[in-house]
Amino acid sequence: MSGIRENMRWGAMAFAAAILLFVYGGCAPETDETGPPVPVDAEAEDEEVDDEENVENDEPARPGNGEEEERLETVFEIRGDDNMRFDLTTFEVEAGVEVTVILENVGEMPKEAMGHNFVLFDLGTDVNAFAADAVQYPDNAYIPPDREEEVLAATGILGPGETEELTFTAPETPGDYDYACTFPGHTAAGMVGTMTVREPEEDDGS
Ligand SMILES: [Cu+2]
Repeated sequence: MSGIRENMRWGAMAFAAAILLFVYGGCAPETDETGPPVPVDAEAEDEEVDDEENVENDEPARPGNGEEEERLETVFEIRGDDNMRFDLTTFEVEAGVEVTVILENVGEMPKEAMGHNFVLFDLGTDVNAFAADAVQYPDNAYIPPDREEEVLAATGILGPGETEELTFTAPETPGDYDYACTFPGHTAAGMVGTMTVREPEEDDGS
């Protein structure tokens, strides 16, 4: 009997070994299959790192763009709101270049109560005195006709939601040029700004 049991034991061991082989041989490939995702993830992380490296690589390229930024902007968006404020109160341009100011009234109040304009003054203009005079000239977009020589550029009076694009040539003389909204009360309320004109960049032959 023990011989038969011995055989059964061996048989059982062989069976167990077969199962082990099967499990090992069958599942191992699965383990390999689940294995690859790990390297894939690792690759994905590598790609992310690569992306970051690319971003970093892009950044060194930006100083090149920065050199181009030596040339000043020429287009400026300025918004006027119901609080009698310009959202841009300083900007800088190069002497003699063509400049575009896009004025937008982003308020909601009626034009008669809260209209806005953009008036750029020559150097030496008493802006507050100008605005005080301007009150009398609603039909001339709040610009006194006898003081128009003090105005370098001006939009009309804009109502809510209105936009006007104004293009003019920046003065040749460097300096700080005031601008203001001459709608009654707005200059005094602080709806003013300064356009700085700077010497043109010398071409270094680059
Ligand atoms: Cu205004």
